[in-house]
Amino acid sequence: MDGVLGNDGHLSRRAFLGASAAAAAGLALAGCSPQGKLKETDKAKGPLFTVDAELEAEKGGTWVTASCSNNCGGMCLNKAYVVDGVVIRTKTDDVGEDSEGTRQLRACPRGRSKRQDTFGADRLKYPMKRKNWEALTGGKKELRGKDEWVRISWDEALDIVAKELQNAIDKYGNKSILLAGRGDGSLLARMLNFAGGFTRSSATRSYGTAYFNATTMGLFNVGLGEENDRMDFPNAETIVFYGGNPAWASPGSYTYQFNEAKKAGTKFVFVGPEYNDTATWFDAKWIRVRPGTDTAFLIAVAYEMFKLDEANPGSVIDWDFIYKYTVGIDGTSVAPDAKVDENFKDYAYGTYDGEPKTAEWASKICGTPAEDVRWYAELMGKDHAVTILRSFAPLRTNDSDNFLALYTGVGFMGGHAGKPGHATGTAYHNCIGSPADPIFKPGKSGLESVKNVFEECINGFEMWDAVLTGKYNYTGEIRKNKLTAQDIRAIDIHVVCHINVAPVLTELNLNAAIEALRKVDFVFCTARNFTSQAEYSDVVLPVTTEWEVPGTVKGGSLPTLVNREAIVVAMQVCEPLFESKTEQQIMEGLAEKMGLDVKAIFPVDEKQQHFNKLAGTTFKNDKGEFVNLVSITKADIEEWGVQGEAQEGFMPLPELIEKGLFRVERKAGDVYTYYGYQNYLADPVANARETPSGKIEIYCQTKADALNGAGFTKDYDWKPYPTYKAPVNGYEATFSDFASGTKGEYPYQIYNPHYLRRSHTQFDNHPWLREAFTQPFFVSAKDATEKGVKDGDVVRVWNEAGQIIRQVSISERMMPGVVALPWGAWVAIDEATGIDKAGSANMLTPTASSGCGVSGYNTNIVNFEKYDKIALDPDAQWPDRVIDLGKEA
Ligand SMILES: Nc1nc2c(c(=O)[nH]1)N[C@H]1C(S)=C(S)[C@@H](COP(=O)(O)OP(=O)(O)OC[C@H]3O[C@@H](n4cnc5c(=O)[nH]c(N)nc54)[C@H](O)[C@@H]3O)O[C@H]1N2
Ligand SMILES: Nc1nc2c(c(=O)[nH]1)N[C@H]1C(S)=C(S)[C@@H](COP(=O)(O)OP(=O)(O)OC[C@H]3O[C@@H](n4cnc5c(=O)[nH]c(N)nc54)[C@H](O)[C@@H]3O)O[C@H]1N2
Ligand code: SF4
Ligand SMILES: [Mo]
Repeated sequence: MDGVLGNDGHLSRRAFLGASAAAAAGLALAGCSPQGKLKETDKAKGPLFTVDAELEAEKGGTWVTASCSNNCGGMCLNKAYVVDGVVIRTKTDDVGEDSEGTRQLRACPRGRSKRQDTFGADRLKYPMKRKNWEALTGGKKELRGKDEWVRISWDEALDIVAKELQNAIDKYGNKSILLAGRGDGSLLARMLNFAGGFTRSSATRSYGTAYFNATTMGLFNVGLGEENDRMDFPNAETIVFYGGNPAWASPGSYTYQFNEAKKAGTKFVFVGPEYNDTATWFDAKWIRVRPGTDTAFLIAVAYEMFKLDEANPGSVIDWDFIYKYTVGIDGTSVAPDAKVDENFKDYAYGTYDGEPKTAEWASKICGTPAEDVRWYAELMGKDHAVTILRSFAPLRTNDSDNFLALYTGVGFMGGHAGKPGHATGTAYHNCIGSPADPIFKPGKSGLESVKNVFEECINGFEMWDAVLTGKYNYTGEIRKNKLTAQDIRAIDIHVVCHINVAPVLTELNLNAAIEALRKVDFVFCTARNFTSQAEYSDVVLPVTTEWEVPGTVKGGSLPTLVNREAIVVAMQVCEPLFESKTEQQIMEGLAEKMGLDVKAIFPVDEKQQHFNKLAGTTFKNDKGEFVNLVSITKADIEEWGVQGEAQEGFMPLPELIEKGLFRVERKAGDVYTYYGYQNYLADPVANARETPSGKIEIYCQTKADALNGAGFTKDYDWKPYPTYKAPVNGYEATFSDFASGTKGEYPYQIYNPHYLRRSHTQFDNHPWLREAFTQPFFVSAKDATEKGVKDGDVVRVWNEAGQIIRQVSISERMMPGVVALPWGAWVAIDEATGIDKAGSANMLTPTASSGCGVSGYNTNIVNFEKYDKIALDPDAQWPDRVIDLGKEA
């Protein structure tokens, strides 16, 4: 038996690897995809459990819908076959027919290896503390990340955490407690709000510069939700994937819907720095654009569209559409609050700076051949049915604050919105079109949200610097699309908590993170396995996985925003293993230790919360009315052991639990049909946008004033109309002298794909996935030849922030000058050199931000060289991160 769990025909490691290779094969081109590296290793892994029942799997087991709840954006149906409390096999969606109208929600390789979250050999068993930790001072703080561990009781663990929190509150005030990353939605945050508050950090990550700029210019929430419903995709002559790689990053069944368009004859275009697996699968035309240079590309596209239209007026640009729905593309429509008598078209023509923004001008920056810029300008013309869909990768770049105005502006110039085949929107992992128009509305848990005590909020990009320097720039909470003027505030952090997020790895500047964590008095986290945040903590509290809690409801649209057309109901799969406790149990224990009123903080238990969500879920039926999803009887309530009322609904609760999912059946023209911006386009006065002009503001004074006031930008004046700003650490920064073409210290641009092996940092510990998907450093064939490196060679990659080593994967599909490192690997520092052997992406991301203060992960610069001073075994041969607790365990 060589897998952790599998044998005799169940999903074993061998079968799993075969399946992942086959699944990926349709998308792979030799020499680029990591799956090309699949091979068997000899590593013998001892099983954690010997499951006799596994040999007689058909006996006595039950299928239970098992949550696959990670921040991957997928919402696949996973079922676990449970025998004697142990999961011995899993399967995916086999409920109903798989058709265009009723798409199955099939799991990806991560979902299929999910057993290892709960039953993996590296599962944390007991609360533990760092050996050289000392109360109130932290003891040898420099040993955080390399100390040994000691098993402790829950009583001792909760006692330590409660005392440390109380000590910080008494001595330095509540603001000295930092919930790093996006921890402010957690139950710890809830508890701390009852204890006087804490300092938050703003999670300025996924949506990049759309966080602020989308609603400011009049787009829907972070720029999501304005595309046409998926049933319309086959009506497009051309679908443009602008950035984005759904085949890797929009998991589960998402890519399927584009297949329907492909079958119907739709052509595809991909715009970005690498001809990725999605582009390959859809045989897309590749418009190559260097990371972070989209603004230059799109300005030139607009310029060429103006020129084409000038030659043959009205042939390319839909001027009626532009004037009716937007302001500021040219001088004809002016925003009421405009302070500058300038406009975008004149800027593009060079009226203000003498530089016409032609295809040739852009080409020098973005690397796109000039003829491709012109080709794209023609494609955008109003007579083509074009559906333009972007991800947020181009927005997770420094100084991309004008990207949305240009992307939307170019799409709208062609009138591409609100009609069959025409859209300018998003192809994002967690929506399948139109989250603006929900079909499901999940019920409330009964645990009403608690307002944060303090407004204090540190922007994620400078969170670790704030801990180190004691100051930060408070600009409101960007997540809520506000951006207030620069306000440098003092902050004195003494305790760092990591809850439900992985900020050590997630936020910029990992070396700063480690330094900050070695500075403060106390660090703790909850964890299922020995994550990087556990590694750098003083106390680690073992928490249950999603399989050991009463259940989860996933689906619906905003704010849950996962899949518009279905809802998945997962139930408890097994009892909590070892000494793990649920998050609520842990926080209740802490609250008690801190002398708080536990019942006031947590008035509803977890099972009741699960029930409440289900009972309250409504959905739009085929008549367009919102009705209860489930009917509930008195007997159901008794069986669940919860409080509630019987109710009438669409389907019996036991049936939903048994199936694990409900999805609406789709047909062209049904009540769920939606076109981006449909209400606004139908009546722009009644449905005015939330901007001073009531329209979508390509000229946006509010935006310019806020960007100039926030203080994140040096030496640049943001105009109200979109201009090109060379981004911090962007392409221009790879030169010591751009004008003469002299390359500088860091001549390569690097970006971070969201990767098949992981959902962010989650799953990086799973042995099957480590074997199926290596963690390579992608380099173009041209650059590899110049550097004299071969496929599989180890290279050192470095910049001012840090250094990593990794095996090279040579690709014919990367733009020369651009390299890529998949993000989310768990840091593994070689203490002698400071080199990270795991290839953790934020080792190479110095503290920097966009104009609105969000992290620009995809604009950074590096150098690399062949390296053989440290041996680097393939990841699949690295030992599991099992903590040796000596005889105490
Ligand atoms: N397997 C897996 N899936 C995931 C996740 C995961 O970690 N793993 N994470 C989920 C989450 S929270 C998110 S936010 C999404 C992210 O989803 P995406 O934003 O779509 O993912 P990325 O891999 O960052 O980028 C996709 C593509 O954008 C292109 N690109 C990169 N930089 C630029 C640029 O500056 N300009 C242009 N034009 N193109 C660029 C690259 O070619 C890359 O292949 O993925 C989600 N899905
Ligand atoms: N360099 C670089 N950095 C990036 C990105 C990039 O492209 N490049 N992408 C950014 C993006 S788009 C995003 S969304 C962020 C994601 O950043 P994070 O949200 O910090 O990443 P995750 O790995 O999803 O972290 C979730 C952690 O919480 C744990 N967890 C999840 N659910 C629960 C629960 O119910 N209870 C408990 N106790 N723990 C739980 C998981 O095990 C995991 O350790 O990262 C950002 N960081
Ligand atoms: S795509 Fe996400 S939800 Fe679906 S199986 Fe994979 S990890 Fe799970
Ligand atoms: Mo994200």
